[in-house]
Amino acid sequence: MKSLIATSIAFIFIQLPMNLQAQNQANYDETKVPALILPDPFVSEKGLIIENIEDWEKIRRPEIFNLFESEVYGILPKDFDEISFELVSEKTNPYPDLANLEEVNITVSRNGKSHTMRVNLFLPKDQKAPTPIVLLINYLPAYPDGKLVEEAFWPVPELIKRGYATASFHAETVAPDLTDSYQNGIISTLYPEQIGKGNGMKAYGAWGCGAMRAMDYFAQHSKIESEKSVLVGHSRTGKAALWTSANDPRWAITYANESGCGGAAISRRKFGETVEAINTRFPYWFADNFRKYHDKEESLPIDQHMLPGLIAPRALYYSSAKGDQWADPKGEFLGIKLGSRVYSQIYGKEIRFPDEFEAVTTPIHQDAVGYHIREGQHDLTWTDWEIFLEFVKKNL
Ligand code: GTR
Repeated sequence: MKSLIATSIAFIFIQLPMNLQAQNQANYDETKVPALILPDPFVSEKGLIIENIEDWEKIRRPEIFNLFESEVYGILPKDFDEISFELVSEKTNPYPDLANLEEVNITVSRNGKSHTMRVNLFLPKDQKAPTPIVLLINYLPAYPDGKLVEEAFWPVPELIKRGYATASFHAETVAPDLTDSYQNGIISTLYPEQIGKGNGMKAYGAWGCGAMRAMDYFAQHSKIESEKSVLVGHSRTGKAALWTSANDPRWAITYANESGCGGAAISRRKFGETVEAINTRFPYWFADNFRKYHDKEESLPIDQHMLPGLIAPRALYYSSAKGDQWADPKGEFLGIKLGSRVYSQIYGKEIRFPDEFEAVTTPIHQDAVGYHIREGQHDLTWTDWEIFLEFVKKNL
């Protein structure tokens, strides 16, 4: 783990100039955004108009799911032979007055091979009844001073004070966040048959497996009310959280913060990060098939406005930052605004979004769907959490 973390830090320093170069060359001019002609979520491949839950769930949702799986994210395998949970004690609990810490090693076996990932879980001290849980998929490199590595972006005391249990795992405990070694986690150990396929799992599929195995732990835990579970990811892990929730209906609320290209934002806008830019810098995140759409976003058979429909009717939340133009805030807003039509038209939720993105000045907290945009840069800040937790209070 230590060497993985060291490599990640080196990677970030090497990647930075490339990152800045790509960001400088990107389009940030709204007048140069192509007119949006988007695939219709409500017309099936055979031309059937989809108007009710039965047709949505039996016909159109599976079609859209299959396209995202084969063309964008790759397979997220669900099968394994055995799972076991072991409590270990390696870190000092930083919040002993507020919470009990469980450090859990989750070992998953398949075809005679096994992989162990780590989840850290804080449970409110002196809890009387099972509590809802908030899981964060984290990815930042090591934190010094013996803190839990997953602690960045993770306001443990605030979540505990609001009555939630909260857990986090570091993406790299499942699959390294690196081009040359992403397969060295669960992909080569548990799912080697995925390697080399155009629709084979990559890092997002692997991180999604990690979240699902964490959920397996919560589901058998007597102090966790796992039907009330919240999955949170920022940026790259926001994209992973969305794909996880599309695959695993056990998440009651899914939150993707500033997930941008390949997450919340509509790819056809080509504003900020493009499909080519992301696949070039991170060729190990998405399925290889996604590369077919480099500078051909208009030929994608789906677009990101169809992703919320895979999570509906479960609650979904997106957020953006004004200074994070690389993630295309307007494209993120449109992703959830247009995506929320499955919630309203198929599932009958009461949803109203402003007509214009520019008119959004306050959080939009609707029935099962929410969005906010704040000042500042790309980050998962306490402000984001605080606004999102208001939405959680209403929707959990
Ligand atoms: C950026 C990348 C984004 C986003 C982000 C992150 O460099 O281009 O797609 O995922 O990294 O995860 O922080």
